[in-house]
Amino acid sequence: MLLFKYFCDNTKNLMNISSKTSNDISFEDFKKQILQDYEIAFISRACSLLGRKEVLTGKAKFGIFGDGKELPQLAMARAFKNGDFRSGYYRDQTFMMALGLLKPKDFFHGLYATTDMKKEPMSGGRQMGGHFLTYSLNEDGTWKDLTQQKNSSSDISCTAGQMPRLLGLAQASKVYRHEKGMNSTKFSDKGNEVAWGTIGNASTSEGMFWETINAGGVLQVPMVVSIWDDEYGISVPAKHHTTKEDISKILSGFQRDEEHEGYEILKVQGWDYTALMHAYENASDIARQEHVPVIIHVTELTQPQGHSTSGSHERYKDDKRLEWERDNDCNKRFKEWILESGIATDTELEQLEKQVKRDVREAKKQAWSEFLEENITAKKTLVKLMDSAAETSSNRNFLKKLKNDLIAIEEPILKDLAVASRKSLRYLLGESTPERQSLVNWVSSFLTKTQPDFSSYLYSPNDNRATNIKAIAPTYDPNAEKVDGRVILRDNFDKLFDNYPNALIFGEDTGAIGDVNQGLEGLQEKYGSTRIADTGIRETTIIGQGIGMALRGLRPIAEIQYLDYIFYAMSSLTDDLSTLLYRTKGKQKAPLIVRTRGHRLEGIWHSGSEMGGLIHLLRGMYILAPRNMTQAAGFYNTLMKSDEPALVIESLNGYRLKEPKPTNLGAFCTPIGVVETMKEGTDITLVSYGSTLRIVEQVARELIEVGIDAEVIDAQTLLPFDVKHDVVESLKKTNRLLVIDEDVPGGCSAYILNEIVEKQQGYRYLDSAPQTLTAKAHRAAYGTDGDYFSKPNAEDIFEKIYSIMHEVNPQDYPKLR
Ligand SMILES: Cc1ncc(C[n+]2csc(CCOP(=O)(O)OP(=O)(O)O)c2C)c(N)n1
Ligand SMILES: [Mg+2]
Repeated sequence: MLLFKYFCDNTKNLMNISSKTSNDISFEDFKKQILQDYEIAFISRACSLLGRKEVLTGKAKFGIFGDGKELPQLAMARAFKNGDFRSGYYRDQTFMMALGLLKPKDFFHGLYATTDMKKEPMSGGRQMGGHFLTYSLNEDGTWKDLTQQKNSSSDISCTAGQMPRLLGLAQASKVYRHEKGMNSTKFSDKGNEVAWGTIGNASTSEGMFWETINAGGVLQVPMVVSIWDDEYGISVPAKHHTTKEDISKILSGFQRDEEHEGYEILKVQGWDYTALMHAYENASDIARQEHVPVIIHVTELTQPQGHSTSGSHERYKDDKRLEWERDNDCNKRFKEWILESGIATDTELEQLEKQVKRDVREAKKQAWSEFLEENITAKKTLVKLMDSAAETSSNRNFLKKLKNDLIAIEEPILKDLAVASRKSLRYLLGESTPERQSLVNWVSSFLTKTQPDFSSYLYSPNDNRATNIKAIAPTYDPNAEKVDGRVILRDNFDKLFDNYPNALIFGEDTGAIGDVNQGLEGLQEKYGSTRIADTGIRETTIIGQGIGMALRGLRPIAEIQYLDYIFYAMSSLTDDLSTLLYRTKGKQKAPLIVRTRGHRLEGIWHSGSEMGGLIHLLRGMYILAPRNMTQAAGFYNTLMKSDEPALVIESLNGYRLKEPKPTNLGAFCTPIGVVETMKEGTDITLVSYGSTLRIVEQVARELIEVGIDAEVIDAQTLLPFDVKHDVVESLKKTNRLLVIDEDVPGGCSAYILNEIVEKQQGYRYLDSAPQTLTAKAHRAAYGTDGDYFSKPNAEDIFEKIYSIMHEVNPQDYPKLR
């Protein structure tokens, strides 16, 4: 680092910097670098100041900026190398600008929420400004070479939500450094990459922060966590957030020493340019070379404009604090230092500042006019069409008014165009003029073109998307041996780890004993303790490890020991993983497989089937509920061929049930989004999944004895459900539908009912009311009786089906009770 060498060799009175031998650089080079940094700091500040105005004048909805945090970000940017990853939060605009990843025009497009990714590269308007990313993927969804670029994982708004993922981003370096067989070509240069985290002081109160810090210390991964400390979290001062009001002081127990591994903890004032440069270079070396995690507590930062545009900090900071913030503004002190050390003159800096202000104003103007450009063109066309339609319509006056209202909107947004055009059609009802047809066509093509800007990329559109992977049936020897379900899983995992060098699995009890049900028995010995790994009891960071490693080209399988404990990790799953492809408009992916086990075992926390919650919160992931371990193994095989995130819920009571062992382990693929008919029948269609399906199959056999021939369908994949609409074909035959599951009333069964009755238009073929049979509204009580009286049992199912048939034909099916 040129600049730092200059300090070491030429600058006097720099606190304690150990001198490195280096070639001197010229004063001109030194000055150039300092002025470059000052310029970036000033550009960033000018953007923040103008940005706030744009919100207050109504052009943008909300603004959250990086003012007051510029200086440490310049230092971080200088230590950041190709292949490194950032996992940060909304204050980091200066860092992005320093690396050339965010231009002032992009910044303003972000504020306006321009939908064109070429103009608003951070999310095409999906995320509010201040949420940054770089592109990991090419247009076709394949990986770019991440070692040749500086990387930023896509930000989320949830404070501290960036921390679990940071752990995985850092761990990937460690895995690539130590696991020789992996394909690291586009992802790592011998594990030399550092993952840089940033977090606000107040957000260190979150559990995610502490869980990540602890796990990082245990795993010894190359992450550098910067805490931007401005002593506030919105209006709440440090005394309500942090014990002793000093986060590095209370973290000091994590400090490594001669006997113990741990963290290197640095503390530095946020306005002190030279100390910051020193700290960041130091941190980078320690993390990069030794794979030791580092915490940098950056103190005495400020919020010159308060937290965000939704309030003013004068409301909660007293005059003394406000004055202190003015005096210690990092940009101001940086400037003072430049002047005092004679690096540049007042006139030079003022000239630079003037030029920057002009450039930023110009960038803002350009962004606004680019934001409006297409809308104004579209408005012109629409006004013409509305005018023509009005001329030939009996509702001429109403339409003219609508048109004039639209004309009056000088800066139209998409909504204005949609509202005016769609409302116009109401006044043209019953008319069949070519003018009306032109307007109808305009509305249709406008919506077809516009909606994807807001809704695309929930799932992958690419050829290898999970729902596109072809089914391959398991094959069997004629005398196939019947084995415990867990053996099929184990032997299938063995094949997967053999076939996919970048695959690894980790979780509580996953490593040494090969998971609590021994679905990985013996595999740690074979593949090593990095690829088949135990973790601490910390569900959120297990998922974070998975997300981070998946972002860096590994194929992680994160194990959550029981479904009932997945809720600890729910925020990372719903906020981070499920939204990733969507919020980046296809620019980042994390093909993480989450493996867990649930359903009908014993007790409130070991028999979970909280599927309703999961299917609603995890849109963007696949949710698979295989009925047995062969189906489960087939799902893993399918998912590994694809690159999308999924949750697989194995049936807890299925590990010891016997299944014939397939001969094509590792190769057969259970299709995603496809139901399977387990038994054909003519009287009623029964849809179920997971462990309950076994009971439904048993009941279907019992029903034959009373003359009821039920068709039994295994939903198998809940997200997505039955993409080919096979269930409605069954309804055409049976005309009756019962959905049975062990979730609460109105949970997953209601979702399935909605899919069949509304989406598949199943109502057209029904002769009886469609119904659901679910568990009770409470969790399942303990023991066999607890299960019987909490979840739908065989008698419940039998009686429910019988009562439907009784209603149809009381003579053949007289009242049961
Ligand atoms: C989980 C979560 N809770 C609350 C919020 C609302 N919120 C946004 S920023 C913020 C304060 C964060 O303060 P700090 O971490 O110190 O960062 P700063 O804004 O001061 O840089 C809060 C409470 C949020 N975004 N996420
Ligand atoms: Mg703060």
